[in-house]
Amino acid sequence: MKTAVLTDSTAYIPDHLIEEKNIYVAPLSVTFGQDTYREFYDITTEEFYEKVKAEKDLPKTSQPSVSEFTTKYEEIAKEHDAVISVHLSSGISGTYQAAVSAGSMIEGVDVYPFDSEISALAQGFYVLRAADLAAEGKTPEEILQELRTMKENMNAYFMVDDLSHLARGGRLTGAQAMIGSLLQVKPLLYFKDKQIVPFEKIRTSKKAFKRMENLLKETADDAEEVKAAIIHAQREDTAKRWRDELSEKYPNVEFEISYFGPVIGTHLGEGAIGITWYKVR
Ligand code: MYR
Repeated sequence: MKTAVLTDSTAYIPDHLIEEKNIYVAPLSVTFGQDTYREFYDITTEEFYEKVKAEKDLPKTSQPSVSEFTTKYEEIAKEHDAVISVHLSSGISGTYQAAVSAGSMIEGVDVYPFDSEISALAQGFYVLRAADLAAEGKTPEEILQELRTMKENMNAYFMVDDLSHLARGGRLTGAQAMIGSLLQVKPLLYFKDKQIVPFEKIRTSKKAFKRMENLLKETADDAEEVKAAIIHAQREDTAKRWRDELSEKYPNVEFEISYFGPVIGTHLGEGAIGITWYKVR
C-alpha cells in the first residue's frame, strides 16, 4: 500500500522538507479587498506582513473548498492508495470539514482525515511524523494511531501583541466579555477542546516568556527527548535569542524556529510569538 501525506498551508513546513518528504499542500487564502492570494503559492510571509502595513483593508482568510481538496486527492490517487490528510483545528477553521467531505466523495484513494486540533508547526510536527511513517511503509491505521499518541503529548502556548486581530476574526472563544480586561495584560493563549482560549492572564511579556519556559521545563525534566519549535510573527531576533537561551538550559530539547504565515498571521497580528513541543520519549 502506498500512502501519501497531505496537509494545509497553515502547517508552515519549510519548503525543503515539503519537497524531500513529498508532502502535498492544500492552500488556505488571504484576501485584501478584491485580491485573493493562496499562501504557500501566491504570497510569501514577508510580502504578506508588508502588505498588511501598506493596505487600508485588513485581510480576511478562507479555507480551501471541497472541490480544491477533491482535485488534490485526484492527483494523489494517480500514484497512491491512501492519503493521511492533516489539518488545522476544526474548532477554528472549516478546512478539516472540507477535507472530510471531499474524502467521502472521492474514488480511487482512501482518505484518512486527521484533525490536529492546533495549527502552525505544531500541526507540522504531525505531518512530518506521518510522512516518515508512510515512507517506512506503515499502514494508514498505524500512522493515525501514532498521531493520536503524539496528540496526548502535544503542547502549545502563545501570546499576541494586540488581541483585536483574534477578536475581529472571532477566534478567541469564550473571551468576548473578557476582552476589555485582557487588553490590559498579556494573556497567554492555548488550545483547549480545539479552540483558542486564554490560559492565564500575565502582566508583562517577560513573565509570559518565563511562564512558557516553566511549562516546557515540566516536560523536559521528565523526558529523554523533546521536539520543540518557537513560532513567531516577524520576531525572528527574539525567537533566536530565546531559542539559544532555552537550548543551553534544556539540552534534551531539539528546537526549530518557525513562523506564523499569512493566514495565521491575519488572526494573530505581527508580534505574536509562541512555543510548541512534544515529548518524543
Ligand atoms: C480560515 O479562514 O478558515 C482560517 C482561520 C484560521 C484561524 C487562526 C487562528 C489563530 C491560530 C493560532 C495558532 C497557534 C498555534 C501555536
